[in-house]
Amino acid sequence: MLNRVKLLAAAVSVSVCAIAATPASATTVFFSGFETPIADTNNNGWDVINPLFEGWAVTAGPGIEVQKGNIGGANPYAGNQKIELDSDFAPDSNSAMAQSVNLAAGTYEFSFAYLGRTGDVNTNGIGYSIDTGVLADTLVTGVRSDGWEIISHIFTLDTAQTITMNFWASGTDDTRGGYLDNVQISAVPLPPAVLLFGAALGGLGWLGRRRKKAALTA
Ligand SMILES: [Ca+2]
Ligand SMILES: [Ca+2]
Ligand SMILES: [Ca+2]
Repeated sequence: MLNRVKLLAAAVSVSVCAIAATPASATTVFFSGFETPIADTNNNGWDVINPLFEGWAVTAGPGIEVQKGNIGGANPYAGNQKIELDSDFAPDSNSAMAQSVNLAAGTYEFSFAYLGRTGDVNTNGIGYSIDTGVLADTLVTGVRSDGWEIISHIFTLDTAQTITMNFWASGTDDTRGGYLDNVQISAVPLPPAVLLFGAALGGLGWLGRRRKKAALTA
């Protein structure tokens, strides 16, 4: 029994050192901040782009509305540009976009910044999903006064896969909707040390239970 205790203690100590030496830092594998310069054909700080902007393909509606600075009354979450998918050219302004990324097997965090443009949650919605089978259709909505919020989902791929991110304007088709910025996918490494650490803790727990039982029966 003494040998087993020493062995477990050693394993825990090694694991703790490994975690301290190599923190599990996320690596960005995809990023779109919508900062690609626009032609600004409207000459007032915004444009509707179709069929492609920063790798995003327009899949429905008139296009991706890119806004500079505080057009629409709100600054971008980061940088100088944000986008709106309830685009322009009423009455069919709600638009959608998609982009595919090749990912290796692993665990990832998908995130983006969202802000509702108006005071009406029924017109500010943005739907999103990740094909195929990674993330079902999900809706985010809010109002301007909520401020920018970061939406985040963790997912794991058992094998390498091409995934497709989809975003679409949801709600009243009225040229005003939700803002998007900083769409990102980060690899979340699970270092072997964490697994070893977990196994060691599990082993100690098992040992503790064994000891308790032994004491009770003694
Ligand atoms: Ca931006
Ligand atoms: Ca718009
Ligand atoms: Ca709308």
